[in-house]
Amino acid sequence: MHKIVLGLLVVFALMACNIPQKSQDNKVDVEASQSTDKMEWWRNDRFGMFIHFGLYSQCEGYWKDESIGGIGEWIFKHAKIPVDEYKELANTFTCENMDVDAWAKLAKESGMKYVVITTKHHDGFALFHSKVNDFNVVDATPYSKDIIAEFVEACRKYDLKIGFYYSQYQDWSYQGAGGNNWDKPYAWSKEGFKNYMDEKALPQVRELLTNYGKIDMIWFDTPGKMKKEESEAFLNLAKDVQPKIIVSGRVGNDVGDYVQMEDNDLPKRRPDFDWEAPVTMNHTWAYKRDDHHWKSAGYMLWQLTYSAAMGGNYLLNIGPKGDGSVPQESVNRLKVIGDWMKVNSEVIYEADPSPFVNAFNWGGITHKGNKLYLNITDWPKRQLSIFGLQNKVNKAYFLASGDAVETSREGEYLVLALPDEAPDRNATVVVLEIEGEPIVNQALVQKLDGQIILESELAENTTGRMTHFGSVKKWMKPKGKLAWDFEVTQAGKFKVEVITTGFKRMAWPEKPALWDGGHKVKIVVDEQEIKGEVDKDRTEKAPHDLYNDFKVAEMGTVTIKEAGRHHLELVAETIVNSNKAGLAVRMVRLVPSK
Ligand code: FHN
Repeated sequence: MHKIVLGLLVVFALMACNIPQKSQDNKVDVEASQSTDKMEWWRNDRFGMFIHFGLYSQCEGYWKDESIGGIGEWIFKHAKIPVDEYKELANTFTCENMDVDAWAKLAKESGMKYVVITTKHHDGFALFHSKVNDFNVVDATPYSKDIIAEFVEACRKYDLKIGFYYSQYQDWSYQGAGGNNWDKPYAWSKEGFKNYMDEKALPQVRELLTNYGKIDMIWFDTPGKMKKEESEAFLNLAKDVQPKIIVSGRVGNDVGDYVQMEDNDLPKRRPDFDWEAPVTMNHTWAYKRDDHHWKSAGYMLWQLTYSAAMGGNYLLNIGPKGDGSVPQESVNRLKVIGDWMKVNSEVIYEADPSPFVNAFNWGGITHKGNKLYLNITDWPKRQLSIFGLQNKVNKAYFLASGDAVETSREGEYLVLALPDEAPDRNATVVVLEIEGEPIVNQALVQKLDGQIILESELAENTTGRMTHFGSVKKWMKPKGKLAWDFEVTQAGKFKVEVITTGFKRMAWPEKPALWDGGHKVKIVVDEQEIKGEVDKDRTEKAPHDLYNDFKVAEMGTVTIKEAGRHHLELVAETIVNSNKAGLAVRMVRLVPSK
């Protein structure tokens, strides 16, 4: 891939900002991963399919006629099923409507380039023939054929890269392994875990990486309390057997080749490392009969194009039913995505990320040679303005139709004249042919409509807390602050709003969002200071967040007398944490006021 040459005319914003937060599980040695070229196909391809399939798929979210909360593949744990009883699910695993070839074909037709399948999830059941443990599809089920062998063959047929998911720490049906806290003999223990590593996990990973030819990725997950040597044992084994294999960051302890974002989370600012977002189509990974919270195809196209713009990969999940058939809801959505990719895939494959480090609310930009692709998913009606692109624009047109788009300049803004209706209501691509490599001003700048949006993820953050889905997580004590430098183009009087969100776990819709209000804060804008309470004066729909709304607190007004660079700080004086959410600031917003 080409390297982007960024002309950083204004670097202060960059220096002030955090990189997206990673969970403990996700940290990786970025330098090590970037020094290798084995990532090249992965960086070029950008789009993969995740498949969660196993014994749990048969439960469809029910155990003994009772609906069980949480994600489908966790039913074993959430319903506290005794291990012996859970294992009986193997007796009915007939996969009578499974067509693994069709899974791979679906991935191919949807424009996906790689597929990651659960070879063994946390329940401990293997979809492959293992010689070291008989809780596997061949030895324990009436289906009795090696599904992973079928999968590998199908992926090769459709020229898809092959990824194996393997739960290396959690194994709820093996004594001493991680995660089982309801069936006593199976609880984690130090010696038990060592035994599990030596007798099951490492030998199974060896089997997986030895018996099926070239494997492109191994997708480890939830390292839990594994020590660094233990993570390294998996890493080294994988690399010994398959030198070019890509190892996911959730192998744990800062080893691995790339960062997996938290499930369903996308960064607000472009990371400078390799990352991937694993994403569900509804709430669950494995099939659940009652989970009807399907994301729209348009939303998923936003996620795909946004991920590419942010330099990351999009791993979109399907959860086949217990009989192996793919839910029609998933097939329908993938058809829309596939059709879109047939016309627009050049904006994804081998495309460089956006030259801008900050995100846009209308979509995202990808880049190839002298072309910038504006992937517009949230249609801005009539005009789209982009601050800070310094290059001359030679030509602008819709990718799908070739029809010209009129552009003009308003100061540092490039303004595109657009029709009222989006030509493609899911995602319309406008191509800008520019002179030379993109040169951009990275400043955090006032929007053309006058608003100044200061996102927590873009702040200098001395709270000691990370952000989670864009909001500061667990800011429970009044220490530290958020601060931003920003560029004002239209001076004047502004209403100051502090926006907080609850933390709703997307995967568990039954659980209410945790949120606290009533915090006392101080806002300092240059030399002006206002104090107020952060509560919920009103709520607003949060863009691109399906599960949390914005709680807007009105703090008063400030006057910014001159255009130019300014500074804002949010300092907490008291923080309420009765719901264990604390001061979950998502952004400070300055809205022009008369
Ligand atoms: O616990 C798993 C979960 O079941 C699912 O496999 C996801 C996919 O990213 N990973 C873990 C939670 O992050």
